[in-house]
Amino acid sequence: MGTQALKYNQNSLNGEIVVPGDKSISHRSVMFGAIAEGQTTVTGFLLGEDCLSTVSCFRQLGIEIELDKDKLLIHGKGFKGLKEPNEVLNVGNSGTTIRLLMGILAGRPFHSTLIGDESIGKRPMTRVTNPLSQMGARIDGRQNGEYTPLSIRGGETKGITYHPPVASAQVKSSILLAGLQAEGTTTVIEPEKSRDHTERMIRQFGGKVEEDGLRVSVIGGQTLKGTTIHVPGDISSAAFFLVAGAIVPNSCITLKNVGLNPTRTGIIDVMQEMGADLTIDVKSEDPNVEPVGDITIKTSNLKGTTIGGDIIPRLIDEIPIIALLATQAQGETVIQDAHELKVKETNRIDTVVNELSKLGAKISATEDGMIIQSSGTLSGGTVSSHGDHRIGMMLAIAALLSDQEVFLEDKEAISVSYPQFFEHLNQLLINE
Ligand code: SPQ
Repeated sequence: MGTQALKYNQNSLNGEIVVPGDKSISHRSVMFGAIAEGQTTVTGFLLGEDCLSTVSCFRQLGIEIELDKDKLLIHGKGFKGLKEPNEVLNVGNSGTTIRLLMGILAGRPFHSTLIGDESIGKRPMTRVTNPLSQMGARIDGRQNGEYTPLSIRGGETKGITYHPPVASAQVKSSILLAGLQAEGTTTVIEPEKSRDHTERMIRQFGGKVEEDGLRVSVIGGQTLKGTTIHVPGDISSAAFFLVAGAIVPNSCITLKNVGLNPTRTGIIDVMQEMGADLTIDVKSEDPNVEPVGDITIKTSNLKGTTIGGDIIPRLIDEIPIIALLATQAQGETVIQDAHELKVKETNRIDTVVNELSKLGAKISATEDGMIIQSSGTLSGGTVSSHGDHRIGMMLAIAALLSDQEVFLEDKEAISVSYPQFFEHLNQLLINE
């Protein structure tokens, strides 16, 4: 477990960076490439540890995947071409890998066992294992299927209509991936709209999906065809530099090639509402693929706000860095309706509040979120990512606001989604 000493003397951040590939879309590109027939080429693939876990699981399922820098060539064999793995499938730290993979395996007539790291072992799985069992898969795991290790024997499944209790793209995607193999129609009706990368990708691979507001349906027995996928930059990674640019004095940063899917852009809406000096140059808006653009952010005068309701799924992964943003806004910011933060890589309500408090931020936890007051310059101290990539990056950005040294423990977690994070941060500091 490595500790990084961070001391930035309140230097400003200037210049351009090309944000690495979107994690959610990178995972899905491997999965769809594998279950489609024929070759799929992926460019802009995220070489983060989570996505590499997905690649390794599909290799174990018999899919040949060639990796050359951020380009992938996947030799898809269709659902029926997946083979029973000889060894346990290890998803590492990746919730997306295990939950979506379960949906694919639900329709496959063989046995698999899935494990992950310590954090995965604490994340709830009945949210996917229950509906997949209703469809006909046989699944078991620790504490009645709630936790890993999970074992699954898939086979003949039937379509269901399912109302998930929480808006979750992982739950929706898992059921849709099972539904593509099931008899009849499978429908998911969410309480709020979650990210729609799976729906878009079904279409990109030549499949059919029907969407009507919060209702999404697929018909089973579809054949998907290999294609070319260009993965846009990850707005969840861009978020760290968007916030840095807004709160560090005398800064101006342009983030190139950022995915602007409206189901992911809640952070932009919130920053604009808070008064951020932000401009967006949209490059492509084709509704069937993923929209992309460049975002420029300058140091801003920010005011507090209230964040809750159906915007939460559109910014759930950005809440740790939004909490830091709020420490630099005038007045109070309230984040509510965000219970889901408790079941991420860490309990992100507790880790954000505890770690930012160590740096002198005025922040307190509530049952479903947090309340943050204007906190001014932060102090130095020793903080930890607790093995959570988004907490690690948020704390590194917090160190930019301190005159003193910040020691970040367990910095390696950052490579889950943004291996070049410190390289990009240093690049922006040099451009001053
Ligand atoms: O893959 P993992 O570990 O679940 O990653 C996280 C993250 O912060 O990177 C959540 F901890 O992102 C999820 C996100 O929170 C990725 C995701 C997806 O690709 O479908 C959907 C969201 O999770 P959920 O539970 O709301 O479906």
